Amino acid sequence: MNAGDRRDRAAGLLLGAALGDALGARFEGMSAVRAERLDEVETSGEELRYTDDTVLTLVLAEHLVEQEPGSGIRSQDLALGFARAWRAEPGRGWGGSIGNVFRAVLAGSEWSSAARSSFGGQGSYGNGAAMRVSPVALVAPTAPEAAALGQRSGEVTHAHPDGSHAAAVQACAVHLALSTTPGTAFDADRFLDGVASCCPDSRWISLLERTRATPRSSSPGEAAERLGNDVTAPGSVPLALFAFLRHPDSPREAVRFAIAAGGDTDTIGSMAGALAGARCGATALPPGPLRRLEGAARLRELGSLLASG
Ligand code: F2R
Ligand code: MG
Ligand code: MG
Repeated sequence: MNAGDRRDRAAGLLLGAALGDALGARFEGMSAVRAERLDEVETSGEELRYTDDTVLTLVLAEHLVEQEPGSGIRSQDLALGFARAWRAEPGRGWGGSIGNVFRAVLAGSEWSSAARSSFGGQGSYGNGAAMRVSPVALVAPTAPEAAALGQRSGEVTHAHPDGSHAAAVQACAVHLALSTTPGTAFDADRFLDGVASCCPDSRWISLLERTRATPRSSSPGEAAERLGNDVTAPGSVPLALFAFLRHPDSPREAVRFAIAAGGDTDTIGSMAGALAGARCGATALPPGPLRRLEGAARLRELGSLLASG
């Protein structure tokens, strides 16, 4: 892949994630979303504002830009970066309990004890670690290294294994999507084998097998019925993967599929958008909505910086 293509794919990854978030944000919590409603949002002249998913993706991307190549993550700094963004932008639709983790970090707690403090000490298995993880795929040399870095970035706030493992799975999947060649046949089984080989535990292997076994012709509603569409990590990452497997060559259709399924539409749309944007690049994103996307210039710039780092 030449440098221009790599920059386009990196921009596609970040912009696809933000676009999925901003388009899905209008429908978060609804049971299903009709195509006409999605058409309205795509074509209205309004700015497409992103939510917590993209706020935290930006924090992680900025953190990675500041790092020496190959030096990983500074967990306490990253936790503070997330917490300061939460404090600065309270109206971005945050998860129900994540504020307790951020409050503890801002009060001086070490990240690991802050993350363990929620849900009676078990930590969160919300999808917040997976929804923000996509930039790690741009700095990790291999898919297993992306999974390991994703896991570390996830543990900073999500101490429950289901929460942090989800970040490993999504990071690995985005890395693999980046290494596919757009315009050539997409081998879904090979892709899922690759994700499974990075998988941190048997629970996620079985979630991937359930994703593989879901008929590719399923409607958004049928896919949500089998795979879930809620704010938990196990109840949302599989549907985002499925939306990408269903429409690997169209970021627009992958995101629309994810949103049409209802539930946690911004987050599942964002994770599907990251995957399809990574494979297809920014040039394949729908131009109208992209022009109206909040923060698009900075996301594109961060993609370039991370792609060339
Ligand atoms: N939460 C939302 N949107 C609904 C609220 C919107 C808001 N009212 C508004 O309109 O402004 N969106 C965002 O939250 C999800 C990411 O969540 P995150 O960051 O993981 O947060 P949290 O609070 O840790 O987990 C989310 C929920 O998951 C359940 N949960 C997690 N761990 C649990 C555990 N150990 N035991 C039981 N339940 C657990 C809880 O219901 C948490 O509230 C994204 O959708 C993002 O867009
Ligand atoms: Mg959100
Ligand atoms: Mg959400």
